[in-house]
Amino acid sequence: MSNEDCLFCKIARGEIPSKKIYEDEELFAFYDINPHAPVHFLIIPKRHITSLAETTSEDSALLGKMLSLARKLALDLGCRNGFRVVINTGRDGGQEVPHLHVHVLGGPRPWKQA
Ligand code: DGP
Repeated sequence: MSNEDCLFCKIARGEIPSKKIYEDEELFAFYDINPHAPVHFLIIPKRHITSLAETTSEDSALLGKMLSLARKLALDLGCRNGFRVVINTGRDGGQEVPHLHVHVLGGPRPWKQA
């Protein structure tokens, strides 16, 4: 279920433009508007889930798919020497956009401070 007012739901629906990297029936990946590394993209579920804290055991397959896609896209985008995967969760986790997203960061260091 998509959320009318959610920024990332709007991006997944194509209502707000983004630099899309990948899309399937469940997931959407696009470049972060404020990159902290030479390669910095986000993977989101199309279904609105507020954060990792709101997932249940029924979301295990979806979460696994998000991580597998993080690996595949990072390698496709040239992150051969490694990459970082981050899921900011909730206020104390530094999450600014309340729609579950995986950050994938890579490319030659040094990176900008997050
Ligand atoms: P977080 O702090 O984990 O909630 O990170 C949210 C990220 O989303 C942040 O790195 C910037 C990115 N972001 C926010 N608004 C937009 C947008 O409209 N388009 C894109 N491409 N990225 C956005």
